Amino acid sequence: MKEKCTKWLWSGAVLIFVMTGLSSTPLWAREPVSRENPDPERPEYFAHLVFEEARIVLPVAFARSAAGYVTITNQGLEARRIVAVDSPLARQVELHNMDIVTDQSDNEYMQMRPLADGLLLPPAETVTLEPGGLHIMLMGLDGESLSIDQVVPLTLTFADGAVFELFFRVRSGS
Ligand SMILES: [Cu+2]
Repeated sequence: MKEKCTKWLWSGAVLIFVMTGLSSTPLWAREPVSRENPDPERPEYFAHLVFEEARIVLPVAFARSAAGYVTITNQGLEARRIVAVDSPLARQVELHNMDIVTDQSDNEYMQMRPLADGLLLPPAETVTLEPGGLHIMLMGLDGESLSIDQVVPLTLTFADGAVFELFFRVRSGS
């Protein structure tokens, strides 16, 4: 009986070894994302929400504002709503959308507008913040300008009071 038990334990150990070998880094061995360990390529998870490609586009030198983008998938059964965003680097952060506006001369142009009711995340849907559409607007940036690969923490506040700190990587282009 003792021998059988030992054998069973060994096969269990081999199974675990094989399973961990399938992915190069087992999930539980990964460092959490932080300022010291930024990894925006990998999704972050919070309360059934998956955040991917959190990035801020490097503004032109001395610009006082910048735009942040992220893809958010709500894997939960209930809608969530982001009502506020804050960052220690910006005096003010707003959720914006782009609208096509027509002026009196019938010229069409893009205009950004704050989202009055925050950002709705319907259940089982992916909401993409991207250039030309929904974005996070960082305004009144501190004197020190952003630099490529810098990691910027943004605090997301949800309608139910939940708070989540999401790390954005500063990138060039879009
Ligand atoms: Cu904007």
